[in-house]
Amino acid sequence: MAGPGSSFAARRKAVKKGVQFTLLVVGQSGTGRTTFVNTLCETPVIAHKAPVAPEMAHLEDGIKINPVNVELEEDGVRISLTVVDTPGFGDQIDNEFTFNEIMGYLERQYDDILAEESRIKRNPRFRDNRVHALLYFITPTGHALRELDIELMRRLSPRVNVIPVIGKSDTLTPSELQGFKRRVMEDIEHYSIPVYNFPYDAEEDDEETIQDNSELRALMPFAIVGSEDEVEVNGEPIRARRYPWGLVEVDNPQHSDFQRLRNALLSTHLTDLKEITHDHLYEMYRTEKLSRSMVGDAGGPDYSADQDGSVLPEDMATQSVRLKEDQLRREEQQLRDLELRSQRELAEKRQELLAREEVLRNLEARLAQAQTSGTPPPQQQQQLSMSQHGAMHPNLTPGGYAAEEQQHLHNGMQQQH
Ligand SMILES: Nc1nc2c(ncn2[C@@H]2O[C@H](COP(=O)(O)OP(=O)(O)OP(=O)(O)O)[C@@H](O)[C@H]2O)c(=O)[nH]1
Ligand SMILES: [Mg+2]
Repeated sequence: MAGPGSSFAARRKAVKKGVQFTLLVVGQSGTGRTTFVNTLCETPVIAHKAPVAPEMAHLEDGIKINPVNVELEEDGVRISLTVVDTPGFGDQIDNEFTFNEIMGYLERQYDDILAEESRIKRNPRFRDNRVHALLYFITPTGHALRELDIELMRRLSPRVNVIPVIGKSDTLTPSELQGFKRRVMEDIEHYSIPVYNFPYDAEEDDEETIQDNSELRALMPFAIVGSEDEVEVNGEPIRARRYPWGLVEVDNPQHSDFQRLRNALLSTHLTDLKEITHDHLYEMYRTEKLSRSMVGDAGGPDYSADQDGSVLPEDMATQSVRLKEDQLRREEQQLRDLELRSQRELAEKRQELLAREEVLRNLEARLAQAQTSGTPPPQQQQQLSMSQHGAMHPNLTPGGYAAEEQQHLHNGMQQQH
């Protein structure tokens, strides 16, 4: 379980190498996703949506999935952060397509890893793009979760660590916010949505970790306030939203949970989110995918599921070996093709070399003949006159061959003899 007490060795390694982290932000249009991302990265990494002309307002744009990379440094650790924004989510009358698009994106990243793992020769430039956390921006209605929110979180939480947040939380008064947070958590519990809830083990974990995680859990869903503007307070620039009645400070824990969430995502819980993604969510996907391909594979051996529909671990292992064997066979074939191609090219080169040797031999014979008769051959005469006019390439020798090439051919002949 993560927290301040999590592995010192892992941290030392992270400081040295830097870490990669991927965050997906989902929420309806106008919930403050772009402002949040730019506040988180302290730089405008995502552009705001351009205003839509009235005559276009009725058109559905569909969802876009836009990843951006940004390099950050947190407590001396370099973080290569990928933020994936999903403009257009929830804007449709029927949102089925947008759910599937996001799910497809998450699963494609798992598929890429699965394919890479079964390769014999790893691609050194392979990039693991699995999403480690999904921030779901709940619209600050002040009521409770809507069907759209429940459906999205329920469907996606088996594939990604879902962290619910309330966007633009400064639109609610403190008591409204408390009531809203409570109702959202009641809904999450009622519908048994397995969101990321800062897990800890009361028996195993140290006190500090338990304390930190239970405090974060109590803050859920995090109240977010974002601002790309800075305001000067007592001569210090602070990030805040200015209203006629005062300031809402982004980093002030009395005003928003932004700082606690940022710290959890990029520092204290980054490793835990990555480990859960790899050890649990990806493993689950992998098992499901392999068992699906076993059941659907009519040509192969009978890997049929157990009576209760589950697949036996031995079958899983066999399937895994079989996939590796297939991969091996494919790579062997590719190697054989490569060898054949190289042999063919070698034979062609040898032919070429022999032809050139022939030309060279003729040339040498003609030169020898010309020397004994005392007159240069006609070709040489012509080129010598070009040389006098400065038009001949300095590397050209009689016969039109480059000097280097002729030397090369000569060496080749000597080797052959
Ligand atoms: N009150 C308040 N307004 C905010 C906050 N964050 C953003 N806004 C404002 O809300 C509007 C929409 O913010 P965006 O960050 O563009 O929202 P978005 O979710 O990216 O919207 P789309 O890109 O259209 O999907 C802008 O006018 C922001 O200035 C916040 O924390 N509180
Ligand atoms: Mg936006």
